[in-house]
Amino acid sequence: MKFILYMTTLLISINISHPNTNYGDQYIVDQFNEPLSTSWKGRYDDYESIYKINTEEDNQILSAYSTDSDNFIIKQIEVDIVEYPYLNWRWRAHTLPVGGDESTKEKCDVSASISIVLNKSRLLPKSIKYSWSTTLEENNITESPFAIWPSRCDIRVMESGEENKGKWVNEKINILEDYKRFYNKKNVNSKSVHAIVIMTDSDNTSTIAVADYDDIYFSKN
Ligand SMILES: [Ca+2]
Ligand SMILES: [Ca+2]
Repeated sequence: MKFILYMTTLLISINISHPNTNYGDQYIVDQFNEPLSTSWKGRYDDYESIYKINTEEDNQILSAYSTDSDNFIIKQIEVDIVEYPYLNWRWRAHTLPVGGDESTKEKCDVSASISIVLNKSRLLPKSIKYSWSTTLEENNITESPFAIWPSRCDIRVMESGEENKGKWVNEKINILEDYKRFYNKKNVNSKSVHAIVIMTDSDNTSTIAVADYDDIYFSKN
């Protein structure tokens, strides 16, 4: 899976304005309260058969049902993480891909993941991926086996295993601090995130991965 190359090819191929963004204390990526916005592009054309808006009580959420698939959706944004250092979202895993281990090519699947794209260069793509892992422990730091130097995709495991399966879990991370840590930077004056990628991934294990997502936004605090 040449995830990074596909990702950047998509970024280059789409040229849209930046809709649904509220500047202020928060930069809203998506609350999924309307039909899936055309600002999300799929890796393959059938992405809408995997990533769908579902209604839950009086709220709408993004639901992903992935069967032996490495399809993902990507949205172009433009956020300075010095100004908006926190990425917030909530998610809920229903089915974890059996044996999933995002540090190996053979088992590189996750129930849920959100990635930020730091560099949209086709030659030097860089991203950080936050995962709900089947087998890696919470707070594990690893990297994608598909990102070949000088491109890179660092991975931080946010949730692990089935302990919280079926429950909504809120995440709030300081991505500026993660960027500094992964790239060994002391002072950063400005750093843009160019896209968000959502991926519920099941192709390498040839199993099923199911998860929900909601309320993705950047914040100042
Ligand atoms: Ca919602
Ligand atoms: Ca995979």
